[in-house]
Amino acid sequence: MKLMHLSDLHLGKNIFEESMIDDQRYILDVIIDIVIKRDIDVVMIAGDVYDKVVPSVEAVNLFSSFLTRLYKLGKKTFVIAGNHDSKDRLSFGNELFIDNGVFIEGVFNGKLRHEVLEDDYGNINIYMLPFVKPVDVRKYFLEESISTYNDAIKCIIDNTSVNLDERNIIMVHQFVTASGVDVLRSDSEVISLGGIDNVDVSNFSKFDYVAMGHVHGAQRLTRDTIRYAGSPLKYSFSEVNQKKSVPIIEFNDKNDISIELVSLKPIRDMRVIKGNISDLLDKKFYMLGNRDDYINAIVTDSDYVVDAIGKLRCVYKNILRLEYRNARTIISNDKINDDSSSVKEKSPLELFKSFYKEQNNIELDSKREKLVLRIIKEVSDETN
Ligand SMILES: [Mn+2]
Repeated sequence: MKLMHLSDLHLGKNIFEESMIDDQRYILDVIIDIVIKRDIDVVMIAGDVYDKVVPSVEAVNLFSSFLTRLYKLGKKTFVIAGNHDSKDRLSFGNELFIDNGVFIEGVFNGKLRHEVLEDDYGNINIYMLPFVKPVDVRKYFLEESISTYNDAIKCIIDNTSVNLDERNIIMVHQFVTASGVDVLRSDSEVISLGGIDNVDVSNFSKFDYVAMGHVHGAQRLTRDTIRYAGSPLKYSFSEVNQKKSVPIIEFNDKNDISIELVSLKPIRDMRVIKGNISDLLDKKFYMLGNRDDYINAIVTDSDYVVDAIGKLRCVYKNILRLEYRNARTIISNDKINDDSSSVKEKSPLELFKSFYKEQNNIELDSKREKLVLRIIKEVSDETN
């Protein structure tokens, strides 16, 4: 059987207030082409179908047409909710769609759902674990102590029987990590402070393939068959050096599984250009790349350039960001970097205090500090 692993489509996403819907429509066309050419049987989408809990009309229509095209091609599609999706809205019609080969699991209802597929080699069980927080799991396992994300996932897996003689795949949308492995993160993900949301990869040892979503850079974890598909498009400038791809899994016998990464080429790339304004506006330079790309321009002129963004936009119509990097800004950027490196070590209250000071130019007084502490406590009680 041939399966395709997708995740983090983030349909309806805007970057710097620009809609990316045309780029998303294009990349879904590219994906459909791959499905046809490679004769894929099953498409798995491991969460973050949409960018927002209330997605735009364009985003909903785009996903609807994607599912319909896969159905018309006779493919089966499996979808779980990610942290960006509304689990209830994503579940719309899910029981009706089953007969058409579309399996959507938005809400965790106390039992890890699985669907059984069959080919010449026997059964393939596809387990579908939508994004959950500890609070979503605790209510079904009152006798267990669940305080962390890892406790929650461990509890779900421990309470699931998996037939190890058959082939087993799990779809998951959590921050899965392994000790000693650095997971590459991007700015377009929601990163929780202090990494409290991480889930250890060892929870998934029973599964032959772990189809993960959440992290936007494509990467394997401890083995080739435990991987983040990554988002199909670059969703922030921190991803400019990433290569977007889609894993195709050919699963024959239980021990005969191979992965191929097929690269995805967008209609417009996202990249950084750097130099003096006159160089950036020189035809010899800009003809080297696609002028329609999303651009972050770093201007190195030592003097301020009047209407630099307007000048650059005449050549690069999708310029999204402009920054100056010269002797003056390097000093001030260094200061900023010093600050950001310590963000992870600061408590939420400390972070709020520095934010407050930056906004208001005065320190937070003790009355307000108490109020903020109370809110932080309420919010963290609710989310854990
Ligand atoms: Mn995501």
